[in-house]
Amino acid sequence: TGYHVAVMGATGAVGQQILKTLERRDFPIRKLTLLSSARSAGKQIQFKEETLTVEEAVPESFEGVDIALFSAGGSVSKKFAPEAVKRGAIVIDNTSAFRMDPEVPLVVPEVNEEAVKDHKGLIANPNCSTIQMVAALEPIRKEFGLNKVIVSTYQAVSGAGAQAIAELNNQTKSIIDEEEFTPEVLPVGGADKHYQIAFNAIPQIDQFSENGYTLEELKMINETKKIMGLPALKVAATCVRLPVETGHSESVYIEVGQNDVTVEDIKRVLSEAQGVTLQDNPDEQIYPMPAMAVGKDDVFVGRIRRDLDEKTGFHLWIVSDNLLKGAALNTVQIAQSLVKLGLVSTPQHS
Ligand code: 11C
Repeated sequence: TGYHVAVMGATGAVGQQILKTLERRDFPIRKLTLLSSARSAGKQIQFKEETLTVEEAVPESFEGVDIALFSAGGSVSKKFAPEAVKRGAIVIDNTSAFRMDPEVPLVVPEVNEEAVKDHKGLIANPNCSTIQMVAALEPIRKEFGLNKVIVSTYQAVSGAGAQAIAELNNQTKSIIDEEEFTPEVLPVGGADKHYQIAFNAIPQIDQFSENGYTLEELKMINETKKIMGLPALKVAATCVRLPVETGHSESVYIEVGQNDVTVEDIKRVLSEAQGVTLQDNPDEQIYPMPAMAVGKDDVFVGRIRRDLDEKTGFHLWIVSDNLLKGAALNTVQIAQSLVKLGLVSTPQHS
């Protein structure tokens, strides 16, 4: 018994994690349709005891689908998500295509689960670096208010997909072996220039916009305000790519809405928050790191300090697996919220 679920982009870095997460969370699936571009069609993927063949997506692929999970890039979502919605599916889209559309809920279940109720067929999954930040900041906002956020990110290459992971691995090997190489993927596909990522840090994620911010930085700024429902929140972001395979890290400065908040107060709310693990003990060198967050569901927070000048200011270090909470897990959690809130048609028997 369960739903007809389609996964668009099933062979990609996020698609693979979506399938693992559906399996791990035992999401009620009656039928699973795996879709991709023509390039990846025909590949075989194991799901539970079944071997499924990935099909090339066409509009008719979505006939009878209850829930469609999209992670195949913005242009694919723009083309096929409306086709899926037209055929009665609820689409949970992992790309930036529809996130800022006022008609489309942008959801992190620990923060704004109820927003799924307003969907008109489409629900957007936020950007990975935004998700982990708002998951950690919402419990603080709830208790103490939140006026300002300044974030600098240290992002893993898997955020840019499987090709970027291969580029990091190949370049690292080339440099160690003293061989020539030509960067082709990072900082972003389609850019005029590509730079070395191995043994480097690149302060560009996605394209630049006219105001000097990158699109990744603008996503963090705009999506944070939308998800948290705080249009007046002051947010600034600097996004940097590091030679880390998986696990985004963030140095976050916040100003809360009350004067008398202590580090212990912040630690208390975070230790009680859903989906957040506090890892903060300088005496024992306990703090979050991407290598330890990989494969874990939670958002890890540590290095919590009061600002030395600003009474309401605090510094935090936030780390999470960008393919899980940052993408696949949050997508599956949204699907679970739909089921929990009775927003999908009744599950059918196979
Ligand atoms: C990265 N955050 O790390 C990006 C990946 O808007 O869904 C996710 C892009 C997006 O490169």
